[in-house]
Parts: sequence; structure tokens; C-alpha cells
Amino acid sequence: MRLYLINPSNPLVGIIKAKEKRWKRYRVWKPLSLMVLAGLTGPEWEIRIVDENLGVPDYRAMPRPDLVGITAFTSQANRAYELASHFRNQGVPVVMGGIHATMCVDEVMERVDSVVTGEAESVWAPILEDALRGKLKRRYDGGLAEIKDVSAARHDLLSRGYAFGAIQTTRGCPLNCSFCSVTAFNGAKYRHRPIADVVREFELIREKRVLVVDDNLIGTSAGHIARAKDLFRALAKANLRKKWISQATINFADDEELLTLAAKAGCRGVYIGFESPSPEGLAEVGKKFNILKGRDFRASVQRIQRHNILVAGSFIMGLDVDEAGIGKRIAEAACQYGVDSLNTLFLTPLPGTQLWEQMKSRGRIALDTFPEDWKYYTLTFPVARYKHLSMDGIIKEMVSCEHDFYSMPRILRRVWSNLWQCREPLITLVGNLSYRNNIRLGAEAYSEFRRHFGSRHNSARESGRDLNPEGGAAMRIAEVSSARSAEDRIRETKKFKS
Ligand code: B12
Ligand code: SF4
Repeated sequence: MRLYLINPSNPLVGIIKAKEKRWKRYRVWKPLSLMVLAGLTGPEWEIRIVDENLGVPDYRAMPRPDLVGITAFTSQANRAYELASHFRNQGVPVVMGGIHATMCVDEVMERVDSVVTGEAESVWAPILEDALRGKLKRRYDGGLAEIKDVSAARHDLLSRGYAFGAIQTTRGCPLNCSFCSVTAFNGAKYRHRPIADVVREFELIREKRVLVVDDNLIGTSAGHIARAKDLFRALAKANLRKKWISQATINFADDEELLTLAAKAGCRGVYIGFESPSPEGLAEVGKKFNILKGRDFRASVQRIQRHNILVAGSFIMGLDVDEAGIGKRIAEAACQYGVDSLNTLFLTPLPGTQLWEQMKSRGRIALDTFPEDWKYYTLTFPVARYKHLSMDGIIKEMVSCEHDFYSMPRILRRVWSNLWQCREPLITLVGNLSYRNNIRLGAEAYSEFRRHFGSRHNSARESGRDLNPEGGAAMRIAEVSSARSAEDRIRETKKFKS
């Protein structure tokens, strides 16, 4: 029996021609979900993983599969539906799972034979059995997996075209930031895989470089951090000679022993969400660790860098507190914190998040012709109505932010400082130049976007979207209650700290 597992492309994100230029392999990441599904699949199935990010194959020239499984983030949903329609027209049953299928079940159900919500570990084997008997159900709910049941991904598949392998060591995040899907999808409980399983799986990875896809590598409590230390000790002891990068909150910087162990285990870079340069912005998104009193971001970043670990900073633009000038403020903050690279993203209401509910109820989702508009949900297009910024205004702010942070003198200063401290100057140079090149590509994409959506898009204030029929008084109530919720969040944070 033949099974195709497909990761759809999003043409707006671009298909990487890794074969043409070797360095492009650094811009494409393995679809780990499909490798995990393959690991859960029995030997009676002949599996082929197709990652369209490396190029779209001629499906008509490929042997007809007996079953197709498609994964999709929201931004990939449109292409996922095209693929589903192609295979269903040939009579091949199509199953779709992943975050978009979980958050938009009804939409997906209309377009595939079977929709799978949540994590697949508990349901994939029965799905395959049902498929063999020709008795697929319309819906399967996987919920949250028993973390000890998360088995190794098939690292022998998809072995070419990528610079990085991929692995997951934990699932879930207790922090539930308003814009993020992780808590809604993987739960608030921080679940970690047995350390021995992780080390064994690391050994199966062929690439020297690895992306540890965890959303919050070290977790939040003392217990989580103790476990992270044990994992790093075990990885160092196994002497795997891998260099890896991951994501963490800024509390990563708060424990010298943790940093020493991470570096010994092969950690070379960490992606940290700073989210906003202002305390009001942090309170708005509910990023608890960042609002802790007395947090000195520059000192935190330096503590991480002293261990030869690069820090990539991420910020969100378009929060209700953001006004004209936010682009420069973000660039200045990122320079002041001393991060090695900066990724600024538009505030984007992703289905299933708290932000989605808030914006939807206030009519603030500008691009809402679904499913067509999902392809713009890449966080690189302004799809919402922002409180103080029009579409043109926020694009201008984004361009100014990127021009500022990625000006040639600033890039050279960063590279020089990394050279001086023997901290991956080449990677910093290549990474920074690649971001700089994206500014040009972004400008082309924005002008297309403006042409299509200019008329549907204005700021929340311009369109009165934040106002309900009672007018000004209601607006003030809304403002008071959002101020109250910011206070609540700060209070929560204090509680959390204690
Ligand atoms: C690694 C990663 C990436 C990699 C992608 C690698 C890849 N090709 O898959 C990169 C860096 C490229 C990336 C890019 C983006 N990402 Co991303 N990414 C992640 C991250 C951190 C881990 C994903 C992962 O590998 N998980 C491990 C696997 C094992 O878990 P899983 O994917 O959930 O799969 C399980 C189930 O979902 C299910 N399942 C999944 N697929 C299928 C299919 C079938 C048939 C079945 C039955 C089951 C099933 O079974 C699996 C096993 O239980 C997630 C966060 C997260 N926790 O998921 C964000 C996340 C998926 N990304 C997100 C976003 C927003 C993006 C971007 C749009 C923006 C950005 N700049 O980050 C772009 C999208 C680019 C595009 N192509 O359109 C959001 C998606 C929200 C949404 N509704 O779509 C997430 C959830 C992060 C967040 N904070 O909200 N991302
Ligand atoms: S800390 Fe990170 S992973 Fe956790 S909810 Fe916030 S943004 Fe998402």
C-alpha cells in the first residue's frame, strides 16, 4: 500500500531551489510532523514524504497512492485544499491533520475525506487500519498524546536538501501568550519526552546541525529547568558533535549553569520572543517572563552570548499600543539589547488564539475571505486592522524597522563584535545579509498586497471598528476593560514570579 505524506507550499513564502545554490538549504526546514507520522506507520505501507517547499513534483507522473496525508499550518491551507482536490478527483482518499485542521475543522472537513484534530500518536494507527478497510471516518480526535508514546521520527526519509535536521523534546507551554497557538494546540501542561529517547533520536539525525523545534526549550518552573539541565548533560555525555538551535523565553539567561550546560550540549543559537519594546506592549500580549520587574534585556542577551550562543530576537508590530514611530523603536530596542538578528512580524490573529477571538468579535480582521485569504497569514502581511496604524502606515513602519536594523554600518558592527568575541561571525554576516535581501523582496510583495487589499483595509480607529453602537462611552468602557486586563496580566505575572 502506498502512502504519500505531503507538506504543501505557500507560493507567497517561496519555494527554495536548494539544488541550485547550496546555501539556500539553510532557508528550508524539515516538516517534522510528517516524519513523526512516518515513524508511527507500519511496514505494510510504502511511504513517500513530499515537501513542496523544495519544489512541487509532477504528481501525475508519480505512481498512484492508496492514501494521502496532508499537514498544514494556516498559511498553507489553500495549497492543501488544491492538493486534496487533485487526489480526490482521482479517487484517492485524503486525510488532513495539523494545526489548521484542528482550529478550522468544519472548513477542512468540507474539503477532505477525513480530518484529524490534535496530536496524531493515539489515532494514526487506527486511521491507517480504517483506510485499509476502506472505512475512513470523517473525523478523528487525537487530543494530547501521552508524551512517552511520542516515538522517534523517520530521519532516514527526507535526507537531502536540508542543512538542518529536526527533533522535538517537549510539547506544550503554560504561558498562553495572546497571539500564540501553542497553548491552544499543545496544551498548557509542559510535557517532556524521556531523556534517553531524545538522546537516542538525536543519534539518528544525519545532519550536523539540528533545529530543536520546541516552542519553549527550558519551560518555566524550577522542575522544568532541572529537566532541561539533565537533558543537556545527557546530550553532552553522548558526545554527538551536533550544533543545534532552538526557541526559549528570556529566562534562559537567568541561570549560568543552564547556559554552560546548553553550550556544552551543542546549543549555538536561540530564538527569543521580546515581542514589544514597551512594558504596555508586553502586558498586552501577556508575555510574563518579559515583564518581570528589573529585567535588563541587554544584560540577559550578553549573558547568553558569553556562552557563544547567538541570540535571534523577535518582535511583533501592530499591538494596540503601537503608534507611528514603532518601527524605529523596535530597531533601536533590538540594537540596544544587542541581538544578533531581528525578525519583526505583523500582529496576526491566528485561528484558535485569544487574539483571534478578540479581533473577530470587534470586526478587526481585515483579510477575512476564507479560505482564499489564509495564504497571507504568514505574519509577513498586515491582515488585521491595527488600532493606531493604517495598512500603509504599518507597512511603512515595518520597512523603516528593517532598514534601520539591517543598515550596512549596523550589520558590520555586529559582525565585527562577533568576530572579536569568536562568536560565529560568518553566520551572523550571512544571516544579516539574507534578512537585508528580504527587504527588497518584501517591498515587491507589499506593493502587490496594497494593490489587492488597499480598499478593504484601514485602521480600527479610522473605521470605528473598535467602537460599538453606543459610541464614545462604549469605547471608553472598552479601553478601561483592556487597561484592566493589562493590569490583571501584570498581577498574574507577579503571582507567577512568586
Ligand atoms: C518548526 C516550526 C516552523 C518551521 C516549519 C518546519 C516545517 N516545514 O514544518 C518554520 C521555521 C519554517 C516555520 C514557519 C512558519 N511558522 Co511555524 N512553527 C514551527 C513549530 C515551532 C514546530 C512545528 C513542529 O515541527 N512540531 C512538531 C510536530 C511533531 O508537531 P505538529 O506539527 O503539531 O504535528 C503533530 C500534529 O499536529 C499532527 N499532525 C500534523 N500534521 C498532520 C497531518 C496528518 C495527516 C495527521 C493525521 C496528523 C498531523 O500529528 C503530529 C504528531 O502528533 C510550531 C509550533 C508547534 N508547537 O507546532 C510553529 C507554528 C506551527 N508555526 C507557526 C507560524 C505562524 C509560522 C509562520 C506562518 C510564521 C513564522 N514566521 O513563524 C511560518 C509559515 C511558513 C509557511 N510555509 O507558510 C504557528 C502556526 C499557527 C497556525 N495556525 O498556522 C505555530 C503553531 C507557532 C505559533 N507560535 O503559533 N515554522
Ligand atoms: S512563551 Fe512562546 S510558546 Fe509559550 S505561549 Fe508565549 S509565545 Fe507561545
